[in-house]
Amino acid sequence: MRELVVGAAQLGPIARDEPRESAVGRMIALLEDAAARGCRLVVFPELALTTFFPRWYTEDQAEIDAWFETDMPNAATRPLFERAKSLGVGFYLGYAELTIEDGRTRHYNTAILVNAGGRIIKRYRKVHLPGHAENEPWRAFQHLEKRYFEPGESFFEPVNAFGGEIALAICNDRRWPEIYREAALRGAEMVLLGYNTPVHYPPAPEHDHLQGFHNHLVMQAGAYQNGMWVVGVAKAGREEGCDLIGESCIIAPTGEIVALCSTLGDELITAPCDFDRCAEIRSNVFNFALHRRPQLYPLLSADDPSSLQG
Ligand code: CDT
Repeated sequence: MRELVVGAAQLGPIARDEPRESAVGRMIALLEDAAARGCRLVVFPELALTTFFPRWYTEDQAEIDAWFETDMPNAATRPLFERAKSLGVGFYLGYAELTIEDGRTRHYNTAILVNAGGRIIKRYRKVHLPGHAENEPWRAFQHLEKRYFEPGESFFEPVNAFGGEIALAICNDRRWPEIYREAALRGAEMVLLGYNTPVHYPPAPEHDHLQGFHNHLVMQAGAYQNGMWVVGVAKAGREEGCDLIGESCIIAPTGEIVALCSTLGDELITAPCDFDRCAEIRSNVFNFALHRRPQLYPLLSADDPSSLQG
């Protein structure tokens, strides 16, 4: 048995004018609760330091950049790193990352994994950026991730940490089956995911009542079909007039939800996660080496599937 007690630390809404220090204080409270409940790893949401700013359009780059972090840790987040280290607890944290690469300014929707010693051991930049790049005033609110971020380019490779192989993903990534399979083929035993998901989806409002169903459907399928743990953590509740779903959860490799949030506010759920349970699925129905037929799935990784169709 290789057991890790994991905490999913859901956050309620963060107001537009709520300082990062306040969000960090809320996360420290959840972290302390998690440590008292035996957790060694705590998962926070996507963009956990601020309100979900892609809901507003602006052409003022300075206004946008103010939502980003240029250093991690920084003055606002250092107390979280220090408290986690003193408690011997690691964490996943989502934030907007502004960095300079080869002299170019880059903006990413990023998640980091911090070990129990307070060191960043993995940085993941969101690969699937949903929404749109231009102002669309007909929407009740904007979803401008395609304007404010550029996509990451990583392969969902896991890092060996906390006794298992752990991969990171962010929000919209969870809807894509490829990410779980790619991570699993690379050996991942657990995928950590933070999300901000509005109840209302302006292009297809007839699906609004299905948001919670789709949230669990994709993560449970990803867990089961790849025999791994999935931890999905929301920023939830009514944030600046926009309702965000909650239902943060911890999902076993069988696809079963083993812990589930019941509020739309700050809430911690925990579960003991045995990495060895991945074998229940991966040595059986989804034994990749025995049953998978990748030679018959070439279109899955083709840039232009129509060019390969025979
Ligand atoms: N943050 C994020 O990726 N949210 C999307 C909302 C739906 S697409 C506009 C999601 O997939 O949950």
